[in-house]
Amino acid sequence: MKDEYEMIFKAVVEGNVEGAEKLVSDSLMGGIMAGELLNQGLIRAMDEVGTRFERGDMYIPEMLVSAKAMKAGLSILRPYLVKEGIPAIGRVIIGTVKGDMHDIGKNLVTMMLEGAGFEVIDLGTDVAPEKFAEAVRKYSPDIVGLSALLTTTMQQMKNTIEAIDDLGTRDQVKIIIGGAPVTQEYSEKIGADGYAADASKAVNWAKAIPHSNSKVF
Ligand code: B12
Repeated sequence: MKDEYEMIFKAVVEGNVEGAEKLVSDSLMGGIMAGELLNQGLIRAMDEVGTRFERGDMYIPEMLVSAKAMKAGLSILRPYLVKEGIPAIGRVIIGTVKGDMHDIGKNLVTMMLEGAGFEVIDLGTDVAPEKFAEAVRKYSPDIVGLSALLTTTMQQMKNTIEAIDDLGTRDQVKIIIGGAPVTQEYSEKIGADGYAADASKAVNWAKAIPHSNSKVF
């Protein structure tokens, strides 16, 4: 394994934002392919972050800084990935449901999915069911992720799924829900395809389903 990959891996796991950015930039200047830096450096590092989090060796604040470092590296890589034609492994639309402004968890899920190689379209917070449905029609994602942190806004997940059902293409998209008050049982009750308790489990779930809409970054 090249030293550069190890250094990028370490910078991301340790949450060294400037380091990750500079190392990725220097490695590109040194002629290393962007796709290799993505897979051997950034994605491998976020896999490690996910594993450490699941083991209880890493906590949310550290995970957020790692995700930030990964994002900084990815922003430098993105134009080169386009040039190399590296496909994203799938497309995800994500948002926090109507009436709900909480976005820290959703952003963490977004960053971890991006770190795992997904293209993520983030609709933001307070997203109405019709807006989710419109985005599904427009972008044909493999996955839709819904976040809710309030017991009062959980109902909007059901409304959103119904709005997506109404498009008539429900078999082409998988819907995963998450957020502190949400459970596996609730996900089954409202007709979602999955539930994940944290960002790392969300990535494992997303990786395990088939993706048809891979596209270049
Ligand atoms: C930070 C916070 C806020 C911030 C939000 C800032 C922001 N930009 O997000 C502010 C101050 C704005 C806020 C406002 C309010 N909040 Co608030 N807030 C919180 C707090 C303290 C932390 C939430 C958080 O960020 N956690 C950290 C993240 C990383 O965890 P997470 O969100 O759970 O996300 C993880 C998983 O759930 C999962 N996940 C999350 N989303 C998704 C999506 C998918 C697709 C998947 C697969 C997984 C997934 O993965 C994430 C990463 O591991 C919680 C308490 C708590 N412990 O949850 C209360 C809490 C959620 N808030 C609460 C309340 C009541 C409110 C207010 C109504 C308060 C008020 N009276 O104004 C308002 C509502 C505003 C609104 N309309 O949304 C209550 C909700 C009670 C309930 N049962 O409904 C809580 C539980 C506090 C409490 N104990 O009373 N809040």
